[in-house]
Amino acid sequence: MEKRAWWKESVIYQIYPRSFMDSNGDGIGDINGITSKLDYLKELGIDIVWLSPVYSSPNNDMGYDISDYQNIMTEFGTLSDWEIMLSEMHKRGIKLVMDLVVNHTSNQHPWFIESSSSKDNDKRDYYIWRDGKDNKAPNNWQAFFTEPAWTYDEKSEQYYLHLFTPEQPDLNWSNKEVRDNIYNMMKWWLDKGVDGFRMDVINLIGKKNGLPDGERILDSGMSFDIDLYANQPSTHDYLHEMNREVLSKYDIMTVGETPGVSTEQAVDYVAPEREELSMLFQFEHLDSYKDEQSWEIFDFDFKGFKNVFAKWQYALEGKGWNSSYLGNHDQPRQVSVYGNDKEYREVSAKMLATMIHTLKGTPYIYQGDELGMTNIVLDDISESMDVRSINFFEYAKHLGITEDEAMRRINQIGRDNSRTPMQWNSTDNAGFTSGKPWMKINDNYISINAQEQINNPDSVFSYYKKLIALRHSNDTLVYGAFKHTFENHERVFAYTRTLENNELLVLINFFGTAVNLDINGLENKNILISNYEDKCISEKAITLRPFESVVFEYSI
Ligand code: TEU
Ligand code: CA
Repeated sequence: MEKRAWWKESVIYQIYPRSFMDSNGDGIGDINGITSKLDYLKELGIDIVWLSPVYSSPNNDMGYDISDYQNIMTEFGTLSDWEIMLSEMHKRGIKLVMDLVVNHTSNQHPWFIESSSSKDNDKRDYYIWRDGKDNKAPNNWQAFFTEPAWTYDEKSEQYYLHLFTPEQPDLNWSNKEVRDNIYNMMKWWLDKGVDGFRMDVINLIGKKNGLPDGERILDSGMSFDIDLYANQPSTHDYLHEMNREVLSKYDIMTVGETPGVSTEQAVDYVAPEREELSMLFQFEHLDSYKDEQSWEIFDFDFKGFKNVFAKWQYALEGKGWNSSYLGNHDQPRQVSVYGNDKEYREVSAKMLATMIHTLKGTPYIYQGDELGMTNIVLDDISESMDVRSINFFEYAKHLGITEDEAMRRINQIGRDNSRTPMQWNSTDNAGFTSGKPWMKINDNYISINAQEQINNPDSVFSYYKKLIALRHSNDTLVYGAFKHTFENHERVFAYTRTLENNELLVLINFFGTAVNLDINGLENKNILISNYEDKCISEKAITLRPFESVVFEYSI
């Protein structure tokens, strides 16, 4: 068996602090709100919290634009609130992973304020400044949120690079002083007792030498060619250095957010002998129904989707660790995308949870998914709180996309869907706040809420609880090798996990109609977990009902 590690055996829960729990009635979730809900997380049984950014920020990109890495955002509370939260987590045996956003800072960060003050400021080189070319940007790169990746600074008469919004200038990682500052900041948090970092777009920190033009040109005339700044050799040098100087000195875990990474590139980040990261988030399976950059939405390519998972399982086997996830604060609600958020909401939410917890890799639960929370409908763009959606709405006009069509796409795949406040109970504002919530709450909270589910043994919440408990008691679920079966089936995702003489067989019907699978000898096998109470098994076949998932366990 491969080497054990606590972060391989854990289940991680992501908190989006602005929408988790408001403790003081200003309508914004906060640190004390999180502390007040730790018993809920303990009841669920998770091991680790990944906390999205809580640092000082002007909130242009909701905390992913940081103006002070060593302070807490005023709306969220104080450093001493944070210290109480951490110690209350540790008392309950819950670990804390903080978000580390160091590809860029906010343009309100003192480093950028100094850097942009003049060409000869001694922090000028903390960011990436260049002269324009023929009165245009230094190159044709387009940023992630449909804007040019360069903004001209009138005062100091040069352009600076930003792969996200103009308010998020990219740090210059080739500057050793920048790296040392970041390493010291990381040690400061680690010495306070944090248990790891989720590293935002960490595969983008090194840019291609010479910052050349991209060749694949978009309708906008710019180039979104991720290979110009993703997975550069320098990025690996920096991560290895960070590991040597910081990470290796603590018993912690790290997960790198790495958009656009291939399986081969992934191994370079997570192979233990390379001494970089513990695991990563890859994005390939999320492309099975949408194009991230153009906001186009396709019919769900189920076979493509399951084959991506299988490919990743095989590619990392014995080489490095992965994560297992569908939802986060950047994705629409998983039950609305891959399940059915109407008549089969509960059973399909359980089915998706089954997949996440039975694949190899550390499972991640995004807040509210354990209740089967769904997408929301925004009636107007003014209801969107996300800069990415707001930018797309504007940009769509230039592409000849109607406002109705732009709203349709925003409602289907926009990030607001996952950022609506947690639905705690059926009282006003879902029990999230006693004031006016910072963003629209999904009105289905009357029926979909935590209070209604906690003591109901058939709820989505209770099913997650069982899966998490299994993950703790069953080594095969954690360490067993994956093997894909029924690869060409149009509606079923099926696989085995094998550890020594113990084997699990996972059968998942991803659709709302029943399907027969020819398999012999299932009737006497032990069922580890299923989202239906009974089974339709004959000597030679099993019928999987709408969104049915079942896990068998047996000796081989
Ligand atoms: O996201 C990086 C990323 O890849 C996103 O651009 C993603 O493609 C997009 O959100 C669409 O789903 C990280 C954070 O998770 C995100 O919230 C930040 O906005 C972004 O970095 C910049 O820090
Ligand atoms: Ca508050």
